[in-house]
Amino acid sequence: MSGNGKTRAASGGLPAGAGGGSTADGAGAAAGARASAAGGAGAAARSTFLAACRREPVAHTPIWLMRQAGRYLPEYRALREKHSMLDMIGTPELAAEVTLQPLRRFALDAAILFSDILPPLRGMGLDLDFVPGEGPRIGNPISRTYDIDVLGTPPAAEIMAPSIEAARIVARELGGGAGGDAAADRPGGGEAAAGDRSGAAGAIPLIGFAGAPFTLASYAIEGGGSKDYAKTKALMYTEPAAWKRLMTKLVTVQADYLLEQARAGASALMVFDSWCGIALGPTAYDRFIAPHTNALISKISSAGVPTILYTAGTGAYLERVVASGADVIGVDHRIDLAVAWEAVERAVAAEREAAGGDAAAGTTSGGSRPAGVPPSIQGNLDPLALQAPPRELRAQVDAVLEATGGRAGHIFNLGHGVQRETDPDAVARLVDYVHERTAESRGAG
Ligand code: 1CP
Repeated sequence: MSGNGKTRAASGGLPAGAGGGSTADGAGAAAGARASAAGGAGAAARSTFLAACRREPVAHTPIWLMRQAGRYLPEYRALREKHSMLDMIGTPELAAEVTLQPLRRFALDAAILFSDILPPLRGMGLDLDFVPGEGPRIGNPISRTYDIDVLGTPPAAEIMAPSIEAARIVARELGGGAGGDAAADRPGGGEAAAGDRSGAAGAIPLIGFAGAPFTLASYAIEGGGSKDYAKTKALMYTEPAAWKRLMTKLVTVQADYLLEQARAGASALMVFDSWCGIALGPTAYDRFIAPHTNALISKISSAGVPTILYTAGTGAYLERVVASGADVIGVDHRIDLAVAWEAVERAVAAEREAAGGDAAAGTTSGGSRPAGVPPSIQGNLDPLALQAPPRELRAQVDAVLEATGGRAGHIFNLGHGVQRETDPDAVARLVDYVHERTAESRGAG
């Protein structure tokens, strides 16, 4: 394993410093060499990430990391010194630049748009700020049902225009993009691009994302992060009708925002429910979360790109998450991936039975995945393994890979986001090791 990651196959490079000046300090000569198709030459030149989302065979297991853009990268910190978080998100060229930063360093198989789950709340009428050293803060959190009734549901084109524009810039630079209407008239791709869709040769897919209604509601009600979600649960348990109105408004806005990202060129759409399983057990999940999250997945499935639902802490009731109908289930590191996979297989077998033994006979309660067809799984290395010695990191990666049992449809990721104390060289080692190990085990390396 090289310290800075192996280079990608020949063609092209990422444009340096789009809008933000050249910030690739430390990325060095590797910077230009990392842009073309994951998986290198030949048959594998299609996107391994998109293939794995569809459970197709791949030349190596694709890998990307939640929070792959962010504070552990010196080039991110350099930009952050000059701009606030909201300025960076609100300036398309800066957001595009930050999205591309980790791709210049590492042979990642997908990009994720630099933004956050919370800015859409601003457009709905909540005063959002990111407080240095503290995290997100809402100045006027929801405290009574009236506050819910006055929340707006403006179109994403109005309230999230800079992020949608950033997605358009990144998709163009990466040559990816799929699906939506506008994809066809996007200007021809960047250097690395074949200028086309769905992970054709040379393209790195862009993941668009939004928050799930529960996690967003928890910020809107608590006013920031929380340990016990006491205010959120108080509202949910005492004012169920108002809770429903809040969740419905959140779903409306996030669905529109995600569909706009797909139209701008995102090749996959991911929904983050970071706190649902930390806050609630299975019964409450069924009653207060699933109908709304599933509705969101269902609405965005019309984009025709893979949908990914990430939840944390739901290991004890993963089958409920599978029932969302998302094409890919993101799992955290608190569950053995083998156990997660078995839970998924049980859930899918039950779907098949409910459909009269006929695979693909119906649809799931949420999204577009046909009942009886298994989803892919994304995860689930402990983010702190990146701060362990290389030998320990490799052992933990081996354990994750082993737990997949060689099944198709694994996308390697962390169980939660990259921590800011992480050494970028450890990320390079991780990405290369996953590629090398899994290419070997398929006899392709
Ligand atoms: O000061 C800084 O520079 C801000 C640090 C930071 C960054 C880099 C925040 C504040 N958000 C982000 C980017 C971000 N957030 C991305 C970008 C793409 C990437 O992954 O590289 C994404 C997908 C998110 C999503 C997000 N924001 C989630 C869901 C995923 C997760 O990590 O659980 C959540 C819960 C947030 C809220 C949030 N934003 C920022 C912080 C520090 C937090 C969490 C605070 C808390 O503990 O409540």
